[in-house]
Amino acid sequence: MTIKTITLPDIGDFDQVDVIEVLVSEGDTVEVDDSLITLESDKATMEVPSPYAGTITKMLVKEGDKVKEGDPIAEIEVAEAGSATEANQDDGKAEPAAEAPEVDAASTPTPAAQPAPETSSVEEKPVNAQTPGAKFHASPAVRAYARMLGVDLSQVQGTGPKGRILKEDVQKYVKGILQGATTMAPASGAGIPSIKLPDFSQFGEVETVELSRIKKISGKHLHACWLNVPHVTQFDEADITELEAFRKGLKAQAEKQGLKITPLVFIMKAVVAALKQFPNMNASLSEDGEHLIVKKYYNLGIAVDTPNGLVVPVVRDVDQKGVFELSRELMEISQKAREGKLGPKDMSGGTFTISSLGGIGGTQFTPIVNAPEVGIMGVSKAKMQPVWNGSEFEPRLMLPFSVSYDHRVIDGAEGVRFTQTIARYLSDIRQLIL
Ligand code: CAO
Repeated sequence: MTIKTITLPDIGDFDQVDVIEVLVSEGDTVEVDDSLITLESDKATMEVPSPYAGTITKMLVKEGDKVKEGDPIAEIEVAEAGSATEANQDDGKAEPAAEAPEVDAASTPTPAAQPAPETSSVEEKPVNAQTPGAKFHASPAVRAYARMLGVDLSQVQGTGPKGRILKEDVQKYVKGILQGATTMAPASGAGIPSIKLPDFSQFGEVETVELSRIKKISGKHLHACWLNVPHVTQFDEADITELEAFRKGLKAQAEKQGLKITPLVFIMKAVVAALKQFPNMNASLSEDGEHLIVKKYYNLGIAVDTPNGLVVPVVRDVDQKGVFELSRELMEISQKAREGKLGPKDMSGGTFTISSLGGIGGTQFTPIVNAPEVGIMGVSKAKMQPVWNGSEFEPRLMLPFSVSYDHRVIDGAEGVRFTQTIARYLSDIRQLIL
């Protein structure tokens, strides 16, 4: 048994890079190429793989640290020094894979500028950072093979130990494409023409301001949702005149409990009642696109505007909670969100999202589906309007809202039935208790 110190390989043209995630803990057993930490520079996110197989005895970095090439990351107990499970730590030059999307429309999905050597033995294991968000494990030889064929490894099912992708898996994937069973997913950004920036300063004074960390992360997710989900947005409106009178009647009682009841909690209850009637909206499409995973729990993501950007904490089991309890939770999570104190658990497990801009204004908007969810509701500001009741115009408080949905799962008729159902519940909330 030998203790080895793993140091940070060459990570390209970066000096001090943030450690944003530590993926292993002391005592964990890792294989060669298992990811140890995730780094994020202003241009890229990359995972740093282990050059050795063994047991982590000490982590030498933590989230929030800044590191540079050569810095020690961890200590690992390996079976034998220089054994076949050791990768060459010096050869590798990590590829910052999440460069700002500078995509040449004519470029192919295969980075042809980096031909992969066709070799096979221990020395062919340069320590390369993995592509951003990549959850797959594959040896550099397999990665090189995939690159040569233009295969996006994130689409390939690994059959090796711990789901590791083998050369055979890549071959099977390509065979599937040739036989028409699978379609090749384009590499990130392929086919999307880039937008070239002019030198703005030639037209007047400019200032370049770095995006917040939340914006950088949510931006990537929103872009992926926008590209992957064929969206349809259905607009609708609900008459909330009576709901508003009821809400105002509850105000004093709520205030005594330190609560502020807004229309949002009633909207949450109406949405969950509608989701129960339209289970396809409370589902996710399977990765092969052939099954629907229908959830029997009702957790609503609520988009919250914070000084640093948009976050979406999740309120769980909305069907089992009353409006006072929901109000309390909403106040707590939005405060936590604005103080930047939400953890990953607070933001996971959602089944449908509501984005409410009703406190600010607007007449309608088209929210982006928060994949892998299927639908999202956008709420705008309620307004008094003259509504024809058959014999005269009546002043009614009308709430405009929209629902964007994944058209692979929901068709138009189902989409509008869903919004009509929400409108019906909001117009007559007594129906919620039926
Ligand atoms: N119509 C009319 N008035 C509304 C309304 C609506 N649809 N929704 C809320 N209001 C009123 C509330 O009743 C409250 O008024 P009173 O104090 O007189 O009762 C006021 O507007 C402010 O409400 P609020 O915004 O503080 O509270 P909320 O429960 O409606 O929303 C939260 C909470 C966290 C969702 C909200 O503060 C927020 O962050 N919204 C932004 C979400 C967002 O950014 N979405 C976009 C995502 S895509 O970039």
